[in-house]
Amino acid sequence: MSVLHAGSHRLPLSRPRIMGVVNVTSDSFSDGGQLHDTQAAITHALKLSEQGADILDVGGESTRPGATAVPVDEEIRRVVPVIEALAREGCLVSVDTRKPGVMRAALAAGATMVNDVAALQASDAMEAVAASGAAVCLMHMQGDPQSMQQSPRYADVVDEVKQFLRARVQVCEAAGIARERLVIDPGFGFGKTLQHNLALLKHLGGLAELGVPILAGLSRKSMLGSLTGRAVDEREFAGVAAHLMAVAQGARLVRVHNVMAMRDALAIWNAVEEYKDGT
Ligand code: HH2
Repeated sequence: MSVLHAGSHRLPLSRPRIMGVVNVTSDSFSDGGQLHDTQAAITHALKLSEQGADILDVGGESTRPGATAVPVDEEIRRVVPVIEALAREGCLVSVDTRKPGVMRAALAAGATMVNDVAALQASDAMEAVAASGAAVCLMHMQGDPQSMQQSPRYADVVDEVKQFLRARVQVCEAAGIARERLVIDPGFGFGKTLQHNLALLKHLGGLAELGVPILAGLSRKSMLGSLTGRAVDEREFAGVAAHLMAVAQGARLVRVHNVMAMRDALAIWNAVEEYKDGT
C-alpha cells in the first residue's frame, strides 16, 4: 500500500483520496477586496476540509485555456495568507502553481505539496521543491494555457503522456525527490481534444506501470460539457461519474470542486471494495 509523503503529513492511499480545489483568482486589487477574497477562500477551504477533502489545493492563477498570466508578486499575495491559515488548522495544503517564486513562498507559509501543471519544468522549480520534503504532483500539458487548445496533436496520446511522465519522475528522483513524494497526472484538458481525453481516461490504468500514484482532475472540464451539453456549473453528476471511472482505472487521488458529491460516491466505492464475501 502506498503512502504519500508531504512534509510531515502521511496520506495513506489504500483508499482513493480527495483533493479539494480552492481558487483565489478574483482580480480584485484593493486591500478590502484582497481581505475579502482571502477570508472567503479560507472559509470555503475549511468547509471542503469538513466535507472530506484530504488535500486543499490553493491556486492564485487560472490555468484555463486562454487565461492571462498573473505576476509572481500578485500570485504570492493571493495564496500565502490562505495557505498560512489552512496550515495553522493542520490541513494538508497544496499550492497549484508553475512559478518557483510562488512555490518557495507557499512552502515557507506551510504548504507541503506542490501541484505543478508544468511538472517542475520551469528553471529553478526543481531546486525550489527538492530540499523541502514536500509532495509534488507532476502533470502533463501540451503547450501552455494561452494556446494549448488551439490544435493539440499526438501520434499516440496515451503513450506520449506516459513517456513524458516517466521522464519527469526520473528527473525528480535524480534531483532527490523520493518516489513517496510523487504523484502523476495526465492533465485532462491541457492541450487535449475530447478524443485525447477519452483515450486517456479509458487507458488511465496504463500509467500505474510507472509505480507512482495517479491523480485525475476532470471537475467541470469542457470534456464533460461536450458529452452532456451542460454549462460549467451543471457538470457535477458528469464529474462524479468521470472521477469514479478514473478511480476504477487506478487513480488514487481526484481533484474536485464539489467535495461532498465525491465523498458520497467514494463512500459507495469504498464499501464495495472493502466488502468481503461471507461477512
Ligand atoms: N486542472 C486545473 C488546474 N490545476 N492540476 C492538476 N494536477 N490536474 C488538473 O487537472 C488541474 C490542475 C484546472 O481546473 P480549475 O482549477 O478549476 O481551473 P483554473 O485553473 O481556471 O483555476
